[in-house]
Amino acid sequence: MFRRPVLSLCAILLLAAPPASWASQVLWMSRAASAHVDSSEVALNASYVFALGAFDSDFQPTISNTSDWAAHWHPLQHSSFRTDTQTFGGTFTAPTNDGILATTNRGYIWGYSKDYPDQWILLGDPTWTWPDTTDSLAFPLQWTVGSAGEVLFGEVDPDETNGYYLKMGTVEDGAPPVTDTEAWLAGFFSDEELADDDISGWDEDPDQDGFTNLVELAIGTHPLEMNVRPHLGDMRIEVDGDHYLRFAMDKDPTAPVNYIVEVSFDRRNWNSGNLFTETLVDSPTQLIVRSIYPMHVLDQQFMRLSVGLQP
Ligand SMILES: [Ca+2]
Ligand SMILES: [Ca+2]
Repeated sequence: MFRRPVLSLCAILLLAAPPASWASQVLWMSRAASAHVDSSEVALNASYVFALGAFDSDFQPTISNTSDWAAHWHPLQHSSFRTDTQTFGGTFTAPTNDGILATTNRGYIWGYSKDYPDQWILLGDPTWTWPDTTDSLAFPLQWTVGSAGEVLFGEVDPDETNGYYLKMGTVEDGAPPVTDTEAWLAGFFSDEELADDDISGWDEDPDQDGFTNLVELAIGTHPLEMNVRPHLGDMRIEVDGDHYLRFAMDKDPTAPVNYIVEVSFDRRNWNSGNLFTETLVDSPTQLIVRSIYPMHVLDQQFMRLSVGLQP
């Protein structure tokens, strides 16, 4: 008898004062269970990635300047295309209104594939401007594929008249965004530090957080600020009644690196390849690998990530 009014009051308070972070959110998504196809009308595979991001405020993307898009693009969140649910999307919380996140600057969704670099879609809308992070009473913004008033590249057909909802376009001139390594280094290090290989070399760890500069590039962290170990999820997996070590990580789909997960039984000799590991997921944004040796077979096992710059 007493509890019901109290619960109601809580609900009202929650609506009246949403947390500030909630108010700065952008929920961006496609429509689930709808056909997403490439320009040949073949269903998209897991190599496709969709990014929420912004262009430099003085740059307007058009179909005639596609070759310049990548240089002016700032990705903020990535989502692999999920082939099981036929959708993509995420929840982005704007931390600030500085720079590209100014309330006057627009956000976009750019879809592409490193495997098929000429397949693009770019979606936007004049109303897709970044949320004011000081307005704690605002509701999260919803930027859906269906509400994109401007499809600058590719096609969207809510009625699926031709059997597809979203169709990639074929770009003639331009490449999908890949981080320029020189620009990445220059974005963090001073000229003096850049000239000193003991600080800005790829194998160095100037912030002493255990991640070399190359790994910081690969996992999208700051090379001069201590980063905590990324969340690796459940490090065990059960297969047919046996337990195995499992390594799961988020990849940065714009980083020009190769990721290899290695396993060791003594921390001196490290091994990779299908004699030692099985890759469970390898999408543009996620890598999950397990050891093929059950944990009870050997006293100890270790896994680590090895990163190499792409040639
Ligand atoms: Ca480091
Ligand atoms: Ca760091």
